[in-house]
Amino acid sequence: MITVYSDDHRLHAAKNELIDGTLKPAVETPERADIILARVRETGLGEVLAPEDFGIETLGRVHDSRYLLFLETAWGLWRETGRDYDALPLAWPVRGMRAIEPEEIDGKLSYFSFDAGAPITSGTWPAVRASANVALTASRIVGDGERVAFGLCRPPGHHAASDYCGGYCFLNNAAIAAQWLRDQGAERVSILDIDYHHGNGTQSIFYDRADVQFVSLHADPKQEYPFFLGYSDEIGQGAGEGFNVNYPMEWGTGFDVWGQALKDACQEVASFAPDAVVVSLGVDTFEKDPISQFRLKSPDFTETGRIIAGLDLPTVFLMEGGYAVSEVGVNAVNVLTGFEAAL
Ligand code: SP5
Ligand code: ZN
Repeated sequence: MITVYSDDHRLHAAKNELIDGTLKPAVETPERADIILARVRETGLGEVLAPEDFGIETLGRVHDSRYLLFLETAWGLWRETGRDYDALPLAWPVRGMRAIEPEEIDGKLSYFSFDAGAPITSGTWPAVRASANVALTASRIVGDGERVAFGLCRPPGHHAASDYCGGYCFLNNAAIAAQWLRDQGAERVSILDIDYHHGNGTQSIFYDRADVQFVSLHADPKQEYPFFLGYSDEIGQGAGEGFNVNYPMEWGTGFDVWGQALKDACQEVASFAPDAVVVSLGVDTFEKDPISQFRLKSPDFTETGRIIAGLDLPTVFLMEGGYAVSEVGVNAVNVLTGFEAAL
């Protein structure tokens, strides 16, 4: 299987994040991608290619133009105010407040985010563009006839919506990939999101559409971040009704329950009969993940790949979360080798 990877992910390296009420060293680090790439090489998974540049219009198929302009200019505006450390928002418009884009950068940071989990640094814009190009290049490879490709995306994408960032995510790589496949002539595309957290951004982007199905396995929002989306009664709306499927699971869930949910999710994908599947591949379901509460073990990821291969569909794997750094390479690549072994 071909892996698409760019060193430009290193341009985004946040210092800190708010966790458990304190500022702690960032969990979503460049080291994560380095370790996954090292494991790709160590296992001889296949060739590693650099991404092609797809241009900003491709991003505009999914993201709002004001939001893209914000991402491009935010660091410069923040610097102009004399600050040289990571930019973070501090307030959000909730019930009864006005959603008007403010003029000042601190207000814009708030307007274009849903949490303080996506710090903007000097290299965030080139890094997130490279990450989207990685996703698009992997999609192009599959569109050109390969059965499968792996986009080693970093930063991740599934919490980012059309016009807001959050949860370490800025551009929604999976949504951009799925939309690109549609624009290239795929009639239906499924996004299978197996990251521990609900892919709120991806769900919201396709919620009223019948051409892109969103199926997600994740920790129950009544217990876990992102808290405000991911319930099982979210089934899509309008033309999209029936094309959004959520499998929320309790803290402590192991592979007995999770693996069955994956098989059920694959049934949903199979009945949608898509031309291609984009997998939002998070391995933060791992038992030793530092911010998560599921109990998957490393061999369970191999089985996960095998189950997904059973769909017998063109498949684009895109990296999302996974923060147990010493095992993130083994777990992510286990999914890919499990998939390949089943072909
Ligand atoms: C792509 C992705 O996986 N993003 C995840 C963003 C999670 N941000 C909030 C994490 C809250 C963690 N609370 C953990 C408490 C550990 N003691
Ligand atoms: Zn996650």
